[in-house]
Amino acid sequence: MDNGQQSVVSDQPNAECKMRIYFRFTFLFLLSIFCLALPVAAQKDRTIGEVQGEKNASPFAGDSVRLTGIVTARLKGGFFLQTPDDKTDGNSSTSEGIYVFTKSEPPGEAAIGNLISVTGTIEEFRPKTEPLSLPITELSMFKDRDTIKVISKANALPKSVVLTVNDFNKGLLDALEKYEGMRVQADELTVVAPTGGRVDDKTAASQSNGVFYAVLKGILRPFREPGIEIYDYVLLNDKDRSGKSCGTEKISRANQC
Ligand SMILES: [Ca+2]
Ligand SMILES: [Ca+2]
Repeated sequence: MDNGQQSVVSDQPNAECKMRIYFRFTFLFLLSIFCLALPVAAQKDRTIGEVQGEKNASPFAGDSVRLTGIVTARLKGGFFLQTPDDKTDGNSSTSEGIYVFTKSEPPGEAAIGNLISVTGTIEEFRPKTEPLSLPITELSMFKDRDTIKVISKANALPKSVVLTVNDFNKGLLDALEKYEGMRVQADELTVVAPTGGRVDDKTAASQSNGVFYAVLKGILRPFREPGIEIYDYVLLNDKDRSGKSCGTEKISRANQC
């Protein structure tokens, strides 16, 4: 009896221990599933117009979201996404385009003309070498976390917005913010500065880097003339910048008004 009782007593802690281990394992297992699922569950569907907002910086900067749009162009480390024309928000102050940063070559799912949904984190990017530049609103994809889902292929691209003189008549530095990341068209430009690029000294062959400096036809001068530091304008506060941008000699010389 004694032996039997002892064996019963000694069995109870073992069973309890096993149950604890089982529950602990189950708890950790469920916790790991929850943690893995959390980033996905936290990615809320937003429209590109919502993310861009009416100002330079996105009201959702830092948020993980899912965006839907048509791929309009590809670069080495990302691609542009734009809302289909029949799905825009009807607000001309909010851009319907955005840059999706993939860091490396964009995946095949992001083919031009594909309607896709893509997850990522909204970031306001400003190159370190240009600390006073306007921030670029972008969706940043993280490897092994974010995904692209193809909804349909070979869609017509959203129509380009034709830029007009009216888009610049306020003399604002961020006058084109409302078109950030979108397809735009300029019917006629006047070149105002040489293109960037490089020259091979040995062969005298030159190659443009594809960056041109120009103003729309009808605009007399670019935002910045030679000798006018753009930082003089950038560092003005909003009050001095708005309304007075065409009122002071310095700024009037720096703008087209
Ligand atoms: Ca923006
Ligand atoms: Ca809009």
